[in-house]
Amino acid sequence: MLSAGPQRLLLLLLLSCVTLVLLFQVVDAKRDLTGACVTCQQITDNFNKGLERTVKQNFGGGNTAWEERKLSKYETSEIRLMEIVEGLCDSSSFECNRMVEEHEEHFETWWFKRKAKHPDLHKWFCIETIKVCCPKGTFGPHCNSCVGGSDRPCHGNGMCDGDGTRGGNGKCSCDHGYKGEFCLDCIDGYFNEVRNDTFSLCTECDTSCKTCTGATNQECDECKEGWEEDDQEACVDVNECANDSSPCEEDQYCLNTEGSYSCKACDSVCSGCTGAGPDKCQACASGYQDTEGTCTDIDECSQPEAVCIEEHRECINTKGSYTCICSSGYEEQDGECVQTPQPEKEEESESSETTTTPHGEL
Ligand SMILES: [Ca+2]
Repeated sequence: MLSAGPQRLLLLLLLSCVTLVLLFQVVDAKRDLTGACVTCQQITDNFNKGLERTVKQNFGGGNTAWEERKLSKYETSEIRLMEIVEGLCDSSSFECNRMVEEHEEHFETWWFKRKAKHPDLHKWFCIETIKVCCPKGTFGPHCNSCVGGSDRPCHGNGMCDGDGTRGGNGKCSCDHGYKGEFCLDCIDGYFNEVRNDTFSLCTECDTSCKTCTGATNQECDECKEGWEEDDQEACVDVNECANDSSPCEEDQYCLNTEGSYSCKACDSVCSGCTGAGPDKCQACASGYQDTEGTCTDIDECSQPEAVCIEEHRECINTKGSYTCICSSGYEEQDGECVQTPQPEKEEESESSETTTTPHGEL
């Protein structure tokens, strides 16, 4: 009894492995059904190309009267067939080569006996003989009609799953604009310009409509977000920027757009603004002043009240601020400007760097 636990666990593990393998096989088989038809289609396409390629060929020396009498014509010869069959697959395509090898005698049969009565090789070989494909508009092991009928699967507005193959489920995946099992309905933002039981044409609504019955902005059922009905019941843009309270941050201005709006950064010289540029400021940022409606830099250095008051310092104006640097011949040391030591013999170095002390605020 003690060993029952691990044994049961092992059994369970084995079972789940088997289930997994079976599941993969089902998926594989499904893919194979459509894959085999694709391979077969490639083979028959290449066969037709081979026919074209060899259409003007002959046995080499030209179809002399003797050759035509002694041998059958090149046109219908086994040699031509062999040349075509050799070019059916890339050497790397395993599936293709396997299919050709497996059914080589069918090509001979068709070439010598069926070609005249069944000129369409794809139909004769892939659909009727080895049965890996179905006629267009049909699908599955028994070549049933696609949803919407085999003439116009999905009513011409979509793709039938497995169309023309022995795989798939015949259901529709609709083209953009269409929806529903039969691809006759329109998605939101589209309306039926024409509609009956077998035909449907969906056309895009006006950009302002969420849903609509016609192409103009007066035929919206419902306006899209960012649009609202006006007096004439047409959907028009909402001006989000017209409200007293801006939907944007303090250092941004509001820009209205069709169906939406955006928030743009104010110019750096502004403290709040109504638009782009230094002339659209609500107030000027610190370090700037209003000069005839435009925020401009304040030159702190030329103001009557000196700002760099420490000894041996001079003022340098910057955009939005100023700095106090040590005067020439002095250098920064522990927050003070001290005289630069003179080198004994060498020339005075002009490149001694001036150090600065930034003053962010006044
Ligand atoms: Ca808007």
